[in-house]
Amino acid sequence: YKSWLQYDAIKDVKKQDKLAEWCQNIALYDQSLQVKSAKEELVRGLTSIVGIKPQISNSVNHAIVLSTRETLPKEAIHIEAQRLEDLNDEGFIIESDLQTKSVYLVGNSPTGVLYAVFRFLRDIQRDQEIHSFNVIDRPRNQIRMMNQWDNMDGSIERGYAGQSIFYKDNEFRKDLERVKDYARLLASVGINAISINNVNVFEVETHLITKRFLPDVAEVADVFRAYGIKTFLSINYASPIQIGNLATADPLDEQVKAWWKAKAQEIYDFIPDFGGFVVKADSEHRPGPFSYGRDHADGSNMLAEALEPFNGIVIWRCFVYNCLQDWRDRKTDRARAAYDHFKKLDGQFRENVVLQIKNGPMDFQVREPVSPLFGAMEQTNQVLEFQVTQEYTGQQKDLCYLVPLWKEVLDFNTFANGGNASVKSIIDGSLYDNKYSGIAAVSNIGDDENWTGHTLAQANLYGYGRLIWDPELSSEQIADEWIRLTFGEDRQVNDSVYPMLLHSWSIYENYTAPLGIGWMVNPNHHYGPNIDGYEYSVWGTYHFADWQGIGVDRTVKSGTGYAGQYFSPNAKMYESIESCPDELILFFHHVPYTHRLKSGETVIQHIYNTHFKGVEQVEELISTWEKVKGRIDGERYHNVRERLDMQLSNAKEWRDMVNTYFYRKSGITDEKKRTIY
Ligand code: GCW
Repeated sequence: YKSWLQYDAIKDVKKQDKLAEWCQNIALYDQSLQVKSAKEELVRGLTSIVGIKPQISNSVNHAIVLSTRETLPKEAIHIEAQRLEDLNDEGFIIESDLQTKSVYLVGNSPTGVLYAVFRFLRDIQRDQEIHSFNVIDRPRNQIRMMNQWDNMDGSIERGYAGQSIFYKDNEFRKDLERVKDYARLLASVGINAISINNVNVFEVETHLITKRFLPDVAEVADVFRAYGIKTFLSINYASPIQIGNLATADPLDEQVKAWWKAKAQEIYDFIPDFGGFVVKADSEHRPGPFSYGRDHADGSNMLAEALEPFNGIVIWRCFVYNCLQDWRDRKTDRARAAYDHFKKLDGQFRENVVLQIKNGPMDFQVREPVSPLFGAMEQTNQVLEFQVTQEYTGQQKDLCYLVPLWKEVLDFNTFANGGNASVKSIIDGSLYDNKYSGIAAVSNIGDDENWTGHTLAQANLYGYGRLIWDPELSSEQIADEWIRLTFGEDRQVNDSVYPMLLHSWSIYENYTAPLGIGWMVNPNHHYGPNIDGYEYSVWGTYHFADWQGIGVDRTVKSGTGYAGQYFSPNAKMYESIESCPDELILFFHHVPYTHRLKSGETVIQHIYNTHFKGVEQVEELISTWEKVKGRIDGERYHNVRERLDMQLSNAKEWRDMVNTYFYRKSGITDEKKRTIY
């Protein structure tokens, strides 16, 4: 339940004594809300880690000093607070002072102080000596957001860890303790924004922006505010009709505009620092401006205008595509859709509209190329959307540490703006200097005791926050941090969990859909193999496998033209079979099973090899996990063991279904003559 905020007691007596000497007091030089939370966390952490309860004092001697830059006491003249001037609002420094045996945690804002406390607690639990703190830190991304897909009946769309911690039986939960603990977890890794309801906004949730629920939303916002997190709501585009008694939701209709303006005023009366709206419009049967012959600039600008007087923003999702595709039609391509809809609107959005773009052009598959929209809209604010919840990556039954995947996305060079233009430089706002930018992700938590169903899936939530705070951190560093904070300083445990996490994505890829094709899952719930599941459904997300070959031709020359949406030289790289990377070959090309990959294997042999290997690797995961038995508590040990057993049966099912399917289609036998049913 405590996740990575275990705050285990330090075992080394000498280190503990020294910490006790330095941490006798907490000197508070700021009384704001977030600094109070910082103090509370510090007391909690020190009590548990060091085993002393620090006193609140006005002296800096033997104290942890909490202060913002402005409120710094004059005794602190030697603290190099001017270094903070180069940092953004949320930046902080941590400096030890040998003379007074104190440590200064100084933020540019109260939230900066809070972040400093979390950093301080993290560091003293690991190798940092108390007398030699010299830290300067700041988040690289501006918006660092969590999207909850929680419904008010308590269910969570694509949730794999129990029920909502926010809602039950179409009401807010009365007890917000769990929400507060969630806020602590999020703030500890630097998250500063949250939308608290599903982007699919159904009947009851449409009323979240009415008097019926706004007092509750305000209470939740109070909890998050104390941790530096802004609250947002997902809204129903058809609200003016559904709750406003208007005949239309047309964004250019004067009455509709007036209705949203009044609505914004009402919301801000309850929550003065409300973040704004998240909007899924004209997507998967949700209402939107298309119904009125308007485009998405019209649609979002109207809402933005209503929020503007209050500094609110509209986060408008680009997940807009035709979800009903005929199999005879080889030109319509879901991958193209976001770019086709939005690229042409560049320059038409108001200043407080931010487009939210999924990392890939499809939908959080285990392997997809990076969305070509990144970098393609110079004059438009963009945030990237990741999925921490493992909808297509094992649903928190199978292990899949996603940080390496996210890093590949962030490091990808789009070649926008004529050269070096990584995704991370676009979404941290540095490339085009947009007013708003950042990252959002769909949360993976629920009310399960361990938050995430699979205990090791906590590493994804932790990793998401850490990575978007600082995209230069490596997947390895993040894994190491998480393991030590979660399971304590035990080499053996670290040596086991570490490789498990780091290999898990490639293991998952091995036994599921091959070479970037994606989608071979059971329709609707999306767990487990079903090679033709979407091949014969109205949603039509095709792999086009027949007896000769497999893959989707997305070239400009003979296919859907999707490859041409990239900047050069990426467009060229994907266009040609020779230069297209193996792992995405079936995403971009339709090839015969005998096509030889750069690895030297044929496509069919690659399919067989990876599927046999994937299962063996899951068996190894189990034997590696067995090494931690007795070294961590039974509860967490059993939780993971149980999940690994489920993963093994899932992997075997995938292996057998995929191998048999392609053996029957192609008639080509496995070179190694293994069992294919
Ligand atoms: O990944 C798909 C999911 C839907 C989801 C949609 C979206 C919230 O299967 O459950 O709806 O994407 O991102 O809007």
